[in-house]
Amino acid sequence: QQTAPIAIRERTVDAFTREFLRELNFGQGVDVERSSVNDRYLALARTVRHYLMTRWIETLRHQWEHQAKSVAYLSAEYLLGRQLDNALLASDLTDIARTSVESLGIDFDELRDAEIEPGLGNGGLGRLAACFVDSLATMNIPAVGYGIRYEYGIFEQTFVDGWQVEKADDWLRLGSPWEFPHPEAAVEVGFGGTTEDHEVDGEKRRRWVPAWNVLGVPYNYMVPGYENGRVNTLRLWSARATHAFDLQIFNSGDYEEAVRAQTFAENISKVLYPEDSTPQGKELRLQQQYFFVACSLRDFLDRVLLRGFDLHNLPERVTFQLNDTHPVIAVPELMRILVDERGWKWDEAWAVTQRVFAYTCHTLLPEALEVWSVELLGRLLPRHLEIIYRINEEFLEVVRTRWPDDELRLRRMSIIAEHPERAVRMAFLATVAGVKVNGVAELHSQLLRDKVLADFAELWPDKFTNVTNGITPRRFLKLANPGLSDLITEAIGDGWVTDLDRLEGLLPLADDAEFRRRFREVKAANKLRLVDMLAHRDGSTIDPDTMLDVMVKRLHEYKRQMLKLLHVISLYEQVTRGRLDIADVTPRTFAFGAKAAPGYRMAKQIIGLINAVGRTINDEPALEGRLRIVFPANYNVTLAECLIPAADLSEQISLAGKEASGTGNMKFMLNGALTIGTDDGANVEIRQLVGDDNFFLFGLDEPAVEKVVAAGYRPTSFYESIPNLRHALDLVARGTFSGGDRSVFEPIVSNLLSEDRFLVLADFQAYVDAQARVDVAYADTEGWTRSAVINVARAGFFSSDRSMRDYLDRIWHARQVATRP
Ligand code: 26Q
Repeated sequence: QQTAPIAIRERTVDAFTREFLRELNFGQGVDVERSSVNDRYLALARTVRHYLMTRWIETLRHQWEHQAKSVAYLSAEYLLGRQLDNALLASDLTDIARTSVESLGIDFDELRDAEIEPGLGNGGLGRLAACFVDSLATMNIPAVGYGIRYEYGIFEQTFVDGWQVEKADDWLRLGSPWEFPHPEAAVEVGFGGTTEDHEVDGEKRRRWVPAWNVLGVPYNYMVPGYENGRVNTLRLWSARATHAFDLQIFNSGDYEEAVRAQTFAENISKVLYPEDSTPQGKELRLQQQYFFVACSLRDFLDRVLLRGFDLHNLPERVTFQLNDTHPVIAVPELMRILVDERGWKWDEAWAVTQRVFAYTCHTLLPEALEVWSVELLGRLLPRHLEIIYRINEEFLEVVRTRWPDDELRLRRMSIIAEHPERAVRMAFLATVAGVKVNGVAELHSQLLRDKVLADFAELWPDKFTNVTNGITPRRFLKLANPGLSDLITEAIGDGWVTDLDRLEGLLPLADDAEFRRRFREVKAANKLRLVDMLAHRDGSTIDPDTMLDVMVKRLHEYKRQMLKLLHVISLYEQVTRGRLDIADVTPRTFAFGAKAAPGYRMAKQIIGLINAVGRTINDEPALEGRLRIVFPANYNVTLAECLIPAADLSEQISLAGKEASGTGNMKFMLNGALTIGTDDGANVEIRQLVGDDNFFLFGLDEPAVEKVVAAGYRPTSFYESIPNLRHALDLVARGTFSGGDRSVFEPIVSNLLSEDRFLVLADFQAYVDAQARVDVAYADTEGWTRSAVINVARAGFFSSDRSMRDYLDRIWHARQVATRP
């Protein structure tokens, strides 16, 4: 029976105001006069939410009726950023909302700023997932995102004496108007226990008897497409204690124990692990992974699919896209469901399983490849371990058939590693199980094929493909940079928002002096906006008339924040020693933004040093108005949206072959910054698109890195032969930035001089030379602006809409389905 159509809200200021007041009065229980900023923000958020609701319900109904092939994106992280602005944009309500709220004498921007962003991710991988769900909705692709509703997201970074100190990110404390909890739809997930044989209808079967279990409560989030009437769903799971578990202990009379059980269960979704590259084999992390994956598979099979759906047809109905190895435990989980619960033959189950998963790899660092010890897996998920063993046995049989008597190869390729301990290599499991394996930029995919997964690529060459990452132009241009957006729209119309290739239409305007002047005006205004923001946020002052040179990303040695810092130190050293006339130095503001994993000592040292150098040079009278460092704490999506549009120079300086793709590089390009970068990740593709004249390339390329390392890299040879490098490092070593205390930054100095794993010293001179080219180019204002416009014009390729198209064509083979005709 068709329910009555849901009323679509009237899109007028008056109607909006009525809704808003109703939310204030009946939702928050306050009148306008007595309402707090938070009351008003919550009321505004709920009002906007109502406008999207009809479309959400329609999308769900439509999806249910059509049962078209969908994409289920499995990701342990979604770094969403603020929701209000995006919801207003998607529903085209920004002007109405502003007028309405301001008619009540309320400051609209103050309400926007009241929102605490959901930081449910670490960095690139989590932000990529957020861009992808935005594009899927905007492109009308049936899709659902599955993940974890962490109670605490990525920590809040503060600086104490320049050192990083972490604070818990209590993002839910002021309410969470964007989520819809569904406790009635909770799903049970088991852990631990044993496996046993039993009989079903005279047939022997294996089963898992878990020792304990928890509930997964789904929280739904709207993912509105851009002005297309579609609202997809992001479903994040939150852990609760099960009643049974609770009661059992409660009935035993131990009330305290029962409460402890509650706490224990809820621990699972309590906090996001803040590591992004060297995963520790922590039990709780494995619990998180299995928890969200088990909930998500259960949800898809039991609720998204029609009752009685024949799972043999699953590959026609869904692809589960594995965002890195974090959700790979879904592979044995699906096998367990099909074989143990549904009684399928192994081969039958494997045939289906092998067709529904696809795996995206996001790294090349060997230490970042996830492995789980057999001991831990066997204890937490004993049945899954058995299944993994069988998958491996059959897989090794395939290898043996293809390469008889190649014992070494078998060891290399085994899903189970033997050293340093018996452990499951999750990337191998994903590669064996996936229909496709993709890297995230051309170079990265090539290196995956040639190095990290070479044996697998030899066995299954067709399994490997590339999908270069992308970013959503809605958030990272339209929302973040209204000035540039308006200028672009005036020039080429507004089609670019959903068809970013149209930016090509700006190319001729690179040669139009009037357009360039207006382009500079926008950049200057964005700088003023940033100056304002930093003054309010951190009380720091920057000079908007200097070149803004920005490096924002997680702090990691391979990304080489140290390389940029050594350049700054060297300039300081040369000027203060009188070897360089300050008048010859291009005035620059060096901006850093970076969080370090709390346990990553060297990364935290580097943060300490950046701040220490900042204090010194910012206080140096000789450098006043010429060189300055700013390092706003707690770099996040909200700050990125203000910083990136103001930037002149984008620093993408990782050691070649280490940055899988990078996505910040794309955001800067799209906002008219020029890149100084190595031949790494997506930089390679950026440079191909803009041409060498509009990109500052420097440093060793990947083959050269290999060669240097193979020949036995000696950092001291660079220290000894490059005087400016030596002087800069000596300043640090002598304690110049640590009140004369040589011990403070000694670990950095000795690491660079003895090991320097990421070849900072080897690339120093090339970097400094490239920065000199930057100075020359920047001095030619018209030429620089021309390059900046070309960068914007060529950025269309990096829309995450294009990434989605590539996934559709190369991996998912799902179709766009218009929600409304
Ligand atoms: C795994 C297990 C245990 C604890 C933590 C983790 C973990 C968490 C996050 C491991 C890795 C990450 C995040 C990785 C990441 O962000 N990688 C980046 O992905 C981007 C999107 O593809 C790329 O652009 C970047 O190059 C890549 O570094």
